[in-house]
Amino acid sequence: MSAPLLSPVKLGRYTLPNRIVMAPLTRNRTVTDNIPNALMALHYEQRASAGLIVSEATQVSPQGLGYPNTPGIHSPEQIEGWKLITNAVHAKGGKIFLQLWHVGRISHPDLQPNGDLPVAPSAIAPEGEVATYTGMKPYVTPRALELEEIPQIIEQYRIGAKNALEAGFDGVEIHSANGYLLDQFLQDNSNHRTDIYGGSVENRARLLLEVTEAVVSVWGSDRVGVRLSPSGIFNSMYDSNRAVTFGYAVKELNRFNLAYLHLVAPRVEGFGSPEDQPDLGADFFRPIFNGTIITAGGYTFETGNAAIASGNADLVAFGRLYIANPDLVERFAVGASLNKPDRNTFYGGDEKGYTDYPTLQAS
Ligand code: 8OZ
Repeated sequence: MSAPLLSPVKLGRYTLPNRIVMAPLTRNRTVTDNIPNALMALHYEQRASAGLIVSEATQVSPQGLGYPNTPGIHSPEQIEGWKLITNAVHAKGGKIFLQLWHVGRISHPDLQPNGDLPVAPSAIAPEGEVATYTGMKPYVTPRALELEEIPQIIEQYRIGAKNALEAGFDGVEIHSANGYLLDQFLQDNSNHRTDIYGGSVENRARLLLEVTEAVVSVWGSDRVGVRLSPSGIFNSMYDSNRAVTFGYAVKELNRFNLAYLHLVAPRVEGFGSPEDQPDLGADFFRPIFNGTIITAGGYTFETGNAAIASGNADLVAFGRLYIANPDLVERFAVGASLNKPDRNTFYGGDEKGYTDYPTLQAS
């Protein structure tokens, strides 16, 4: 059987040795001031045989933080910390993009500078609870951003992108998925604005497109990707017409000639899908997007190969499998059995469940 996942692929300015992507994975392993550390460098280095690594979501500003101990890309110390990781991955021949993140309303005053309210397109609280440094608390109603503040948001992404360049990354991915700030602007359940950033789909997609333009101004288009979750309901997301909203956003992204579009597939465990609308997977976006597509979400070696063979995607990102299998590429190549990920050590903690999963060679 031929295995397209193991064949080379062009992605922006790079040629990658395989089509296996390490998905962005929040692991909450920073210790001090959201600074990436040596333990994280070891974790990424162990996984450097992936065709591409996308880093865990990384806040572009203190305001962009929404979880304890996630890394940032806004301080000089964080840039230095990330160099440990980019150097380690490059020494093993790997490629790594940084994922640029602002959580918007998925935060809490306990996590915000000066105990401020989190910011969002509109003053609409998500359902559920947020992990703070002192336990779980209900989400609060965020503060709607003033029109005059939007340029500062775009600037946060631009500076984050510039810092990522300085930190030695190979590119950046704009996180516009999973109910965070850019997704909150895109979808009409979280965006009730009446200015040029709300209402029509053109207006709701404006921030994503302006952020993309700013990030491309730093990196050039062929080292920038965008991640979307057009079928996700995580973080209380809903849109009254997802096909139109995301179809428009993706069509407009064509103008940048990006390195890739990264799609979270429908019905991924924990992310759901709205019951009232059709699933929007890579098959839906293939005819709309004029570039490379990465699909993510619960794939196996078999279904990943099938996704590429079908022509709907070019690369496949693996999350949970990468948590437990640092040598996922080598295991796939020889048809080896896979280690099982342990949920109890996904978020926070130390090397346990993070850098101690054995390779095939070691076990
Ligand atoms: C799980 C837990 C915390 C954050 C995402 C950044 O969904 C995340 C995330 C996932 O994109």
